[in-house]
Amino acid sequence: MKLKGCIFDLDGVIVDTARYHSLAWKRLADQLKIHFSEEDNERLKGVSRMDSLDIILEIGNMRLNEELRKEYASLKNRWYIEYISRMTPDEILPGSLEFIKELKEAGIKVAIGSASKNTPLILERVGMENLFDAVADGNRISKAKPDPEVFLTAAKMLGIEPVRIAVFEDAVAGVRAALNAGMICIGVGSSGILSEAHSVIPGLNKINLKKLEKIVKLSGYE
Ligand code: B16
Ligand code: MG
Repeated sequence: MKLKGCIFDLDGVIVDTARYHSLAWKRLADQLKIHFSEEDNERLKGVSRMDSLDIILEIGNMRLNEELRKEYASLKNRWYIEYISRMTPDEILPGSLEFIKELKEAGIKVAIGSASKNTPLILERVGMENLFDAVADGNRISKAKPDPEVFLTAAKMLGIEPVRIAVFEDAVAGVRAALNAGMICIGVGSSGILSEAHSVIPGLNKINLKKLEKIVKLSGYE
């Protein structure tokens, strides 16, 4: 199989915005007097904004009407935007730029596949707004990961068949979304947590095109 495209999740793969999400959710949980642990925070990775809020409310055994849920979700987002507005290109995770440039030079198309509605602001803050051939984000989709919608949307925007695409993901829900889309998936993070992926790497500084082609070959996508 000839690899034609790569789709990158944003939070946790290209940039470490997970800590800003975590700070903002913790601030909200404190305001609601809900105890919110590090372990609870893991459950929010890759999950949409409203679903994240529901997980926190469930932890606190709290039920809120639709109007209040929306209000709290937008309060969290205002705090989150305060944090990410101060981001700089220094916050791009190691190896990301080099790897993406290597792919582009080899004629492989690159896209973002993120659940985040704040994707355009983050890309702009870190100076990556013109780097990708396509950006599929939370503003374009209605079904959250593990639904494959975000990755299939990116594939369509690139004009490439799903089986010719490799996805890089740091969240379990995202790995499942990539597999549900019929794509090769490389987990970025811990192999214990992302064991469903075809292969797992600790970060994009540990991959290059040659290694990726080997993974594609071994994954049987031929
Ligand atoms: P927003 P990804 C996801 O981004 C985050 O991992 C997740 O924690 C967040 O709740 C979600 O985006 C929605 O983000 O509130 O900015 O729309 O990992 O899919 O790039
Ligand atoms: Mg992520």
